[in-house]
This record gives sequence, structure tokens and C-alpha cells, in this order.
Amino acid sequence: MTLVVRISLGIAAIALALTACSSSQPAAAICATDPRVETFSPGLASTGAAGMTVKIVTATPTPIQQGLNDWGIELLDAGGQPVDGATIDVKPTMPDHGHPSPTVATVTAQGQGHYDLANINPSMRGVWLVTLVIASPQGSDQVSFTFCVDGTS
Ligand SMILES: [Cu+2]
Repeated sequence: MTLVVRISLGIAAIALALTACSSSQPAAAICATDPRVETFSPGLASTGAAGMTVKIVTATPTPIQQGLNDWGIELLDAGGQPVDGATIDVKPTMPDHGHPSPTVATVTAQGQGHYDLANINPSMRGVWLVTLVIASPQGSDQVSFTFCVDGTS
């Protein structure tokens, strides 16, 4: 990493700290090149330690944006079979700020391993860790996605 980049990141971190959690000002996607973030796209999958996989099948808006987001996911067990009857707790947090979303997403089972996650709420720009805590007849697991959330305006 060059010194210039390092200084830029430092300035970005300071700017983010100054505006943390209260700003609605438009800003550049300062986390787009953060090495932690994944490229958001429908079809993206994450597998937990116990082998369960969540695939993001649909996402509105795409890519994920600040504010309310609705995802359609598919939940598969370690053998690749769809999992029904699961309880899924959606836990979006900002690891750099140490706070969760201000509101709770709702989960609706659609059958054949599909679930709708409504009103996932990354409420500010920056890096968000979206963890899904899963309990089901086929076992329990936890999967995570890390995204850079940009604004809509
Ligand atoms: Cu924050």
C-alpha cells in the first residue's frame, strides 16, 4: 500500500468518524475498495461453519443500498438440500462503529428452502456485516456477508 493511499484511508476514516451515525449528506463510496467487502450481486452465497449455505437469489435494490432492502434467499443444508422450517435472525451491524441496524428485518418462509427477508436496514453508508443466525430441523449455523453500503442520492 502506498503512502498516498494510506493517508487517503486515514482521512476517510476520520471523515467517517466525524459524520458517524448522524449524517445524511451524500458521500462517495469510501469503502468500495475495502478488502473486507464482497461484491454484491444476486447469486452470491455464503457458507457457515456447520456447512449450511445461504444464497442471495434476489435483492431489491441491487446492489445493497443505505435504507431498506429486501432479499430473497435460498437456504441449503450441508448436503445441498433446501431447508424449510428454519428460524432466521437477521443481524446487520457496522463493525467499524459497533452498532446494529435501528430496525429489525422480517423473515417469511416461501417453501422449498426459500425465504424473504424484508426491510434489512443498513442505515448509514459504510461497511456492513450482515449475519444470518439460523436454527432449523436440519441443524443450526450462522452465515455472514460483508458489503460496502452506498447511498441512494
Ligand atoms: Cu454507523
